[in-house]
Amino acid sequence: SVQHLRPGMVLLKGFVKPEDQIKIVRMCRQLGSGPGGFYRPSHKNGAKLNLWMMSLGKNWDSTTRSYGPTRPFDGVQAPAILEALKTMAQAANATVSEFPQINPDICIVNYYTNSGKLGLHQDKDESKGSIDQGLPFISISIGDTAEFLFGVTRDRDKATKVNLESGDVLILGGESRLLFHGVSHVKTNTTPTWLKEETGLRPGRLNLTFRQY
Ligand code: MD3
Ligand code: FE
Repeated sequence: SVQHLRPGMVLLKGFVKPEDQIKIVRMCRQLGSGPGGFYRPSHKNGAKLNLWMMSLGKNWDSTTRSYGPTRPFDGVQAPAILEALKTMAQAANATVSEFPQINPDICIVNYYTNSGKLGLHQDKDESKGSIDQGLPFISISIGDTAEFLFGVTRDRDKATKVNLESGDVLILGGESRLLFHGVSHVKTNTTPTWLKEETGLRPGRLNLTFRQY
């Protein structure tokens, strides 16, 4: 189904077909274990984020909150965004006629263990042009269900909650582009059985966010 959660925010429930979910797990496992793969990012103050991350296309540096070709902590260049992944994101993008089509040059892959979370934040490290035009982000969720929070301020008590399940795609653009958002927790043992059986995916959740700088 297609749910319009607020202006500029569209949730495509179960958009990613099982065979594509399986492909995503395999691609992320391959990329994630090679050079440029998953690591625990840190804030400028040294505190580690509660998730594992890898950047494709361009690297997002969590300490300076900026994009660049390589990761400062090990000098490795961000791996390219696989065409198969880009195609899936663009297929989701194309189903929502109110949004412009993006040509993603960044894909940030987050991996949350069952204790993973992400505090309420805004994403405003992309180019001024991209933000001013409200170019959409496309976010694909795989594995365990997340409780996702969003709101117009950083106040958690005023935030709206929505579950993001394996195969769901969230598209954010226009008026929702600068919303505060985060993941309050990941729900244990909610990965579909077939996905676990096909891939051996361990407990936790993958999220891929496609962006245009
Ligand atoms: C709402 N990731 O990578 S994806 C992130 O589930 C991030 O891993 C979360 O927030 C995750 O920055 C949420 C959905 C998402 C992505 C970007 C947004 C929601 C957004 C930008 C603006 C508003
Ligand atoms: Fe974000």
